[in-house]
Amino acid sequence: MRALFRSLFMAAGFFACTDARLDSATDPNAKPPTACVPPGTQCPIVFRYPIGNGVSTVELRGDFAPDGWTKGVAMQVEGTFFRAEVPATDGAKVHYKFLLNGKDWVLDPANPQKETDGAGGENSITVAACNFEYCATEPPKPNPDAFDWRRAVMYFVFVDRFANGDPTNDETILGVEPPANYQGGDWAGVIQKLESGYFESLGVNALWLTVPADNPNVVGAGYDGHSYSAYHGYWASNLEAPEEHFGTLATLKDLVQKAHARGIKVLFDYAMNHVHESSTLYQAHADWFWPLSYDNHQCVCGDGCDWNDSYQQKRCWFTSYLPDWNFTNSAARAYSVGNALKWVEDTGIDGFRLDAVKHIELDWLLDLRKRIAAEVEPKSHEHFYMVGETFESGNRDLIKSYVGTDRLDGQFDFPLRAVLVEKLLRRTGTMHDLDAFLASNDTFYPGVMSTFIGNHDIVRAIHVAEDSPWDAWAAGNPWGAPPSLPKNAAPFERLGVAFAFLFTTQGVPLIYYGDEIGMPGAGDPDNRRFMQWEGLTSAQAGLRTLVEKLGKIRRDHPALWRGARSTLSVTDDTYSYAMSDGVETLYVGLNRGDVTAAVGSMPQKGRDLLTDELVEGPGVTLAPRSARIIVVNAP
Ligand SMILES: [Ca+2]
Ligand SMILES: [Ca+2]
Ligand SMILES: [Ca+2]
Repeated sequence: MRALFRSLFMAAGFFACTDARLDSATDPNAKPPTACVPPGTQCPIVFRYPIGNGVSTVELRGDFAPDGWTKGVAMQVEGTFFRAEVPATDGAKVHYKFLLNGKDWVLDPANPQKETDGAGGENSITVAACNFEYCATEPPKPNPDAFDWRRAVMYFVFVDRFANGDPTNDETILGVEPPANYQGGDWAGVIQKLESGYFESLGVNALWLTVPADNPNVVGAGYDGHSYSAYHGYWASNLEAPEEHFGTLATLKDLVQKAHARGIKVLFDYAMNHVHESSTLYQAHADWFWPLSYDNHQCVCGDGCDWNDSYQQKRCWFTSYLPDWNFTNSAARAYSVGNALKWVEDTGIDGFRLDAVKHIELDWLLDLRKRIAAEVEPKSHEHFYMVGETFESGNRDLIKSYVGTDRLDGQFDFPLRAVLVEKLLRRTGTMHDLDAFLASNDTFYPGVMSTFIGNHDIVRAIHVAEDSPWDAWAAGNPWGAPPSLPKNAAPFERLGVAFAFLFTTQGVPLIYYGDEIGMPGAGDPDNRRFMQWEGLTSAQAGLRTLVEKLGKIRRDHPALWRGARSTLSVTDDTYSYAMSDGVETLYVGLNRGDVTAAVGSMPQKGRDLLTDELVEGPGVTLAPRSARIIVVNAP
C-alpha cells in the first residue's frame, strides 16, 4: 500500500519529496521530507472475492459513488481472486455487496463487518484508513461578495408552460387532454426570456425551475378521473438524465451560466419523495422503496394510509404508480442524496426547492445539508439555499421544525399566505388581524422563508381577489368551463397590494409565473396555463408595471429585506408600517378598501417611490386598493 501512495504522490507532482530525500543523503542539514497531502485526498480501498464455485463475473456495488449501487465496478481476475479498488476519503464508511454472475447479491465472505440496510437485509461495511499525514490548510476565507439570500426575489418558472424555444422537442402524449399534456415549453425558451431581460425587469434575481430529471411518456390517472402526462416533472423515471421535452444537459448548463452572467441564481425543484414505477432504479432496487402494501392493505396517501399520520405520511405512496423512497435504508438514502449532489455538480445551480418535505425521512435532509457543506460550498464560496414545501397553513411548529443550520434555510410561508389571502384579497376580517399575525410571525422562523400568494397547487390568485372572491379547488370548473380573466381592474389592484406587502417585508418574495399579469385559472391543472406573453389588458399591464416598480424599489432599498418591521397605524381596511435597517427607514401604507383612506404616523415630508409624488404626513391618503412606499429626503 505504501508503495502505491508514493507513486500517487509522484503522479500528483510531489517530486519535491523525492528530491528532499535524495538531498538528505548528502546534506546533513537538509530538512526532513514533508510527505503531507491536502485534506480530502483519497486513497484506494481494495476489495477481493475468491475465484471458484461457478462464479464467472463479480461486480462491486455500493455507496462509494453516487451511482455505485446501480452501475458498480467490474472486478478483474488477479491470482486466485477477483479484485477491484475504489477511491475514498479517510474515515469514509462504505456499504457494499458483490453481484455474482450479474444476478446474485452476496455479502463479503472475508469481512465480518456488516450493517442492516433498514429493509430487512444487510450490507458489508468497511472504513477507509488512508494513513495520510495531512498538510495544514488555511481556514476558508469568508467571501465578502457572497449573495445574501435575504435579498432574493424568486420567480417560479413552470418550464413546460413558460416559453417554447425549441419546437423540435415538442411531443404530446396520446390520450391526454391539452390541460394535462405537454405544451412545448423548454429550457431554450427560458434562455430566450432571460436574454430578453424579462426577469430583471421584475427585480427577479432567482429562478425556481420545475424538476429537470427525465419523466416517462406515459398516461397516469389523476385524482379527478382525468388522464395526465408527466409535463410537471414530478414522475421521475431516470434521475440521472434530463427531460428530453425540456432540452439537453448542455442547454440546461447554458441556462444556468447565462442566468449567472446576469446575477440571477437558479434553483431546481428536487422531488425526493418518490419515483415513477417505470424507473429502472425501482425495478433494480425494490427494497429501496416502501412496499405499497401495509398492514394487509394498500397504502396510498389518503386512500388506505393517512396523509397526516406521522408514520404513514412518510411511507404512503402519492398514487399507486409512484413508489415511495424508504430513506431509513442507508443505501437508498446515499443514492438519492448523491443524485441531488450530482445535479448541483453537473449544472452549477445555487439552491433547491425541495418538494413534499414532511413526507420524507428527516435523515435525508440532514445528510444532504452535510454533503452540500462539505462538497459544494467550499468550491462555490456561496451559501447554497434550500427552501422546502410543507403544505400546512395551520401548523407553524411543524414548518419551523425543518428550518435550521443543519437542514432547510427556510420554507414557503403557507400560514402567512393564508392570512394575506384572507385580509388583502378576500377582505374578510380586518387589517388588525393581519397585524396581530405578523406580530408573532416576523421572528418565528430561524431562517430565510419564502413569502408568496400563488403557486402551482392552488387556484390562481386573481380569482381570490375578485369582487366576489372564490378559491375553492374546482370553482369555475377547470376542465369544462375554466374561469376567464376578470373584466374590471379591481382584482388586479388588490393583487398589487398583496405584491406590495411581499416586496416590502422580510422573506424571499415568490412570483408564480403569470401572477405578475393576473393570469386566470382554477385548480390544478388550470392554474398552469401557458404563459401569456401578448395582448395584455390595461389592468394586466398596470399590475406588471407595479411589480416592476416594486422589484426595483426592493433592490435599491435594502431596509425592505434586511430591516426590522414596526407597525405604525391600523384600521379595518388600512395598514402602515416602517422598515428600518439603521441606515434608512421606509414607510409603507396599504389600503385594501374600495374607497380612499388615510394612514397615520407617516413622515412630515417624503416622497412616494411608487408614484413619485411628494407627500406630507402624518396622515397620508391612499387611493382605493393601492400602496405607498415613502422615503424621507429622497432625491
Ligand atoms: Ca419545445
Ligand atoms: Ca422524458
Ligand atoms: Ca415518503
